[in-house]
Amino acid sequence: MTGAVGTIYSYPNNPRVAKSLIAAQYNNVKVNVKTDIEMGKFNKTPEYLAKFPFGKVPGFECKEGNIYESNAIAYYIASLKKDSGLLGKSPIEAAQVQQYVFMSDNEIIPAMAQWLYPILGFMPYNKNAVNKAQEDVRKVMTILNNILLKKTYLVGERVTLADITVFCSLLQLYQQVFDQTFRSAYTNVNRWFLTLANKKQFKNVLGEIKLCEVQAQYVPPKKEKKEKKKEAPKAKEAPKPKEAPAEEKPKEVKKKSSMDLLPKSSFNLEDWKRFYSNNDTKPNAVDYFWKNYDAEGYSMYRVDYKYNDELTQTFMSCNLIGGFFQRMELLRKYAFGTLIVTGENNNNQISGYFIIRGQKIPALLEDVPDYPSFTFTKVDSSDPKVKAEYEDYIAWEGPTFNNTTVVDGKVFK
Ligand SMILES: N[C@@H](CCC(=O)N[C@@H](CS)C(=O)NCC(=O)O)C(=O)O
Repeated sequence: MTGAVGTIYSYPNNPRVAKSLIAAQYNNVKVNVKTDIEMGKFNKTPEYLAKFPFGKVPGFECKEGNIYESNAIAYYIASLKKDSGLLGKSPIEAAQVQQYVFMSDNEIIPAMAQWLYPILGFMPYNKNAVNKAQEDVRKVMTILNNILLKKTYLVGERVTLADITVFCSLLQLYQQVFDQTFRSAYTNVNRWFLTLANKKQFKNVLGEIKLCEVQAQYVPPKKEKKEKKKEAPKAKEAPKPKEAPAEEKPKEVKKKSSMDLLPKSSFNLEDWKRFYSNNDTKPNAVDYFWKNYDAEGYSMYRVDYKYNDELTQTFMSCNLIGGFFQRMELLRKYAFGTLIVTGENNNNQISGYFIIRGQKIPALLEDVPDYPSFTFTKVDSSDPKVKAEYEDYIAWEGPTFNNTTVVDGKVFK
């Protein structure tokens, strides 16, 4: 392999980018991927918009020009080696490859998004829309299952961009919601999917793919649920609400917390959150924190996710944090903290620090459905070791992370 043929801009682990990277593996070309971008900022700069006017990722830049739309980028990469066969070996095959590429975008992606995005916290939940999306996904799977009864690959006798595209479009469904029961109806598609997943060109890009064991479920934010306290299951086996709300109509739950009855604290949480957001964490915010923190009015916790060994893609771990924080909404007046994803795909951990009003875990937190998936260990904020670790965690950098990579994280503020 010589120099890179160009650069793709995207957030990390984007299945839309994987299409190009797998094609690049087949064609033995190198593609640079720039993922250390801040979504919403980087892709809205005048420089980015000049190249990719819709301001979306992925965007691909090479000597010859710029390309947006992930399928167009993958097409370009697939076409870089004439005899690779990725684009089909005859006009009819070439058209059939395109057929599957368009089919993916029209039949799979919208239904996938409607099913998964509410779970991942990207989109509001609407029961009817999700039911329809699930039906649509089943329809596609049935059609593919019939096609793959007699064929190893979708077009011709070898892997083409059709397989790569359909595979990447189904990937998150296989990881998040196609549990064993769901999969059992589609054995031909499963065989095809696993055949591809085990090819080195796919593995080099996606690593070991872990199929869904427990179907991810949408968990409504606390404020949408009835106040009645239920036994909280762990997140991944999260409540399958018998009667999920038909549509997003959050009911304001006015819950008086025991934290409201505590003696007034000298530490103003809102001021701290504002200061933290507007200043460099080290040394400014850290100095401010220790000058103002009230260890009697607040308690500090080291937080660890209990099922780190089950985490796969780092972006999903980050989404898991996002979902947890969303469901912690009622705590916002009383808590501050950060959870960070460290490591890499298929070997990552979630950990962090929180400060919470009062000296014990409040019922409002215990009520959060995924709270039992985390360990909150109360720590002594005057211990120098704890102090140093807390500072690194809220700065997302420092000696605490010397032996690992901070991939991403979220701040609860
Ligand atoms: N059809 C496009 C979809 C691209 C797309 O929707 N990208 C999203 C992220 S997955 C995006 O950049 N959204 C940012 C925005 O719309 O501002 C493709 O396949 O490339």
